[in-house]
Amino acid sequence: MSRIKYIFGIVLLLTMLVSNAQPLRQYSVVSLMNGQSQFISDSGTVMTLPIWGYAINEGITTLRLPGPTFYANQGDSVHITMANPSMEGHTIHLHGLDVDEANDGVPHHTGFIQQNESFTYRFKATHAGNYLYHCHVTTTMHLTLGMYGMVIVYPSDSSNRIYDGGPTYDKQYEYLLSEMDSRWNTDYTSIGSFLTFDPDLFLLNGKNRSLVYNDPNMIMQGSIGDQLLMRTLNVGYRVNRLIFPNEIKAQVYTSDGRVLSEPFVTDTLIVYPGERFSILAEVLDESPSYVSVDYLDPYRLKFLGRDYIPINDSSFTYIEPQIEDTDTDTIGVGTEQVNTFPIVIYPNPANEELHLVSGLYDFLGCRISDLQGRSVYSKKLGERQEVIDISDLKPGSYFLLLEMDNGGFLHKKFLKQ
Ligand SMILES: [Cu+2]
Repeated sequence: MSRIKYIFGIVLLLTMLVSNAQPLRQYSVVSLMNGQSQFISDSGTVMTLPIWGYAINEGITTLRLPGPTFYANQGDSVHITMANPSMEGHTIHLHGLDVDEANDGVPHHTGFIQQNESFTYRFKATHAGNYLYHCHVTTTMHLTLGMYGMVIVYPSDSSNRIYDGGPTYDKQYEYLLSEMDSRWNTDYTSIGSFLTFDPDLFLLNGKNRSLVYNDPNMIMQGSIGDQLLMRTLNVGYRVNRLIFPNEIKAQVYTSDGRVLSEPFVTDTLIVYPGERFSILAEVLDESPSYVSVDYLDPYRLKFLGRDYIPINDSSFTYIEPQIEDTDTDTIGVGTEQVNTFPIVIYPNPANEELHLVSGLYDFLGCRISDLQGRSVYSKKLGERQEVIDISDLKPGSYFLLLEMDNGGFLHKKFLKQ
């Protein structure tokens, strides 16, 4: 009798253990090399380009850019089965997630998923946040042709918090930033090394320009006081610069799937390749506005192109940036850079005058441009303390470019009231 009780107890214990097991998220995808996607050219015409990528495996598959987003709650086990009916080997590399080597999708460690093979990648979602995945076979080629997507991990209870115990949001938006070199997608024989990648399409969730603005999921919408979560992920090979408008207060809470010890408010944010941020945007003013998304080259951060995330504006149309190459040939913008140079610029917002104080180098000159890059003011300087008369400027946001006598440049955004 006691033996039966003992066995019963073991069975009960096992049942409890199984029922308490962490939930399992299962996804099934195929890797494909025969997709097509539409883009807007510089001249405004629609062009269709071949793409490679991933699609949910459901019999009839339509390949879209980017690949499907994989969602999980913190603590979930995630299984992603990839079948490969295509001609070449592919993998899924889970960028930023804590996976073991067997599930890392790096071909020379864990092998290729060859034609007609399949493999199940397994990992545990240990931290709420934003992650990437991409093919890691001949990466420059396979990734830029379209083989990438997002992994979004919600808090344990799947609540509308940025992370367990973190601040809540009213709505969330996902913005995956990438680029495409249309010549590469059109003619695979033109594909060269990483250094020859010369993108001409600058993408938000695989789209650009009017294709972004026509997608209601891409337009941020909120009333005064609403907290809009922007998940911003850079899966491209270029550096992104987000310029937030004065209609929102942008506060950065997580970086690369980890909670920042000190969230910070900023008017601009640089996002390097592979980086991901969670930004809480509080709506301060319901007027139509937009976040500018710049694409900069990774070597000297020169301006390559721009697209926009409209805010409370369902009829947004593309604004041609007037920025010349040299205009943003400088390291970053915003408050971070001011901290590394001991330079103080005040007041901001300003009415009549901007005061510039440098602790280390003389100012050589300054130039003020509007957010479209049009130069509106310039002046030669020569001291460590300068005053600029801005009384003639119209109210709005401007960039101040400062040239220093150590050869450095500094960009700072300010508001004229
Ligand atoms: Cu691939």
